[in-house]
Amino acid sequence: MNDKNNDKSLLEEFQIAGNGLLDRRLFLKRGLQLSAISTLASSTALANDETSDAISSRQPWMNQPGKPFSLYGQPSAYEDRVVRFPTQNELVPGNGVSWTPLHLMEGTITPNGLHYERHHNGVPQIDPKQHKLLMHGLVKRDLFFSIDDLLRYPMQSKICFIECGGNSNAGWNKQPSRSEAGYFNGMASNSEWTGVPLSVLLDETGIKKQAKWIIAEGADAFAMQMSIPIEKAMDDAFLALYQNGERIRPENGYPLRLIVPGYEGVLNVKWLRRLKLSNRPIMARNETSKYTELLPSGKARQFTFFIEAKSLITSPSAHMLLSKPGYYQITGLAWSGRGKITKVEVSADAGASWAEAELQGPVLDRAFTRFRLPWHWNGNVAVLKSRATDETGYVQPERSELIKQRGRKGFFHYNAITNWQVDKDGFVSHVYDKQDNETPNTDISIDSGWD
Ligand SMILES: Nc1nc2c(c(=O)[nH]1)N[C@H]1C(S)=C(S)[C@@H](COP(=O)(O)O)O[C@H]1N2
Ligand SMILES: [Mo]
Repeated sequence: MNDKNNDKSLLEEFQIAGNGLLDRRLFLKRGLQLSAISTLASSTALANDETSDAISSRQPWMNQPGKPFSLYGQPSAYEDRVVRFPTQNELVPGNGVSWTPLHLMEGTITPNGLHYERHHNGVPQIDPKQHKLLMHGLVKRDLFFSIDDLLRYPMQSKICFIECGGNSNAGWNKQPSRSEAGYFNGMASNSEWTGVPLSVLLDETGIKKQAKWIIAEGADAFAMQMSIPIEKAMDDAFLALYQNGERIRPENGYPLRLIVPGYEGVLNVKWLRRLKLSNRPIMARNETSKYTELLPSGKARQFTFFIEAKSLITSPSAHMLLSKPGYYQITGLAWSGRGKITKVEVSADAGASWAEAELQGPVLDRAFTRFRLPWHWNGNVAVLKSRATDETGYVQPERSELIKQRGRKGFFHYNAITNWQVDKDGFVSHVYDKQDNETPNTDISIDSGWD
């Protein structure tokens, strides 16, 4: 059935922004009637006798018992493309990133095996029986905690994202990225973390008046150190032992990691072995030469801490192919280190007009929020954008605005709107706004860098 008139009236009734963006309430209003719309239906119509054939036919896997039980489940062998994308620094062993394939995923939770990884010197193989956390410095008494000790403390769970401050930094390049959405923006993942509030342990050590910072140190060969303001430590920081219900994976900090909700990735110190209370920050590599940026004023910004609101359309996105004009669902993720996402707007005409997307509930504080919006693609070139607003009222900037604020010398904290262009042939690629097109540099551009 191909009822073009029905299509046309649907568009007239529900289009709320340019180039075929439809009202997010379309499904609520029309419900199942939508199956009548030919361009929506990607299903196959059956002739009368085909139905009874379909009922009686048996695929091979219905003719014998399936495989037995397993100790630890694995994804279907047919999903073997849904894997992380590793990019490794060849000069430093174990220094690199593996990206979460956000464009191949749905919902909001990142399965543990797909959480992005950012290591400076590989994944230590820690025996939890030998691992201890030391708390010292400007405390009233130094304390040692074994993992078994910590497992007996009161715990809390929080679903929150972690995003590397270097995520999406290919957006600073003069040429658009050539990578899929995940290999450009997938240094961000979202898990339910469970562990002991840091404030509970600080109550136990006691805090001396002069203590203003906590220096966290990891037990990897890099012995990464980072400084966290004491207010954050007392507010909502916690020491995670579990990730999505199971003990943290070695790659993500087993057996103990610091979680500082909403703060950029590097502050979430993995393989945590030491917390030192101090009257000043430690001025480590990752808070001086890295994760800082030179601003147009000539001053460098340091201790950015918060991840500002950001969103990304995960489908349709780069390298995907829309097979024919008609109905599609635009979907993606939005997040903010400052609280809840309150609104995501989508444009299909390069920002000339915007429509509000449906937010999948529950919308959580400092967590990935899934958005969706129905779209009718008419077969012409379309530039898709998404723009997030958080509960502070902050609105995700266009790339040109971000460059105005930050200049061209920065490499971190890129949270501008991403454009995906759908060509006439349905192929999707990353583009910049026309006014943003700079003279392409002749340098070798880093397609998906980290620090
Ligand atoms: N000890 C230690 N902690 C670390 C790192 C590290 O290399 N060593 N990398 C940091 C960086 S830069 C980021 S972005 C996050 C990455 O966390 P993930 O690998 O669990 O995604 O961990 C942070 N914590
Ligand atoms: Mo990072």
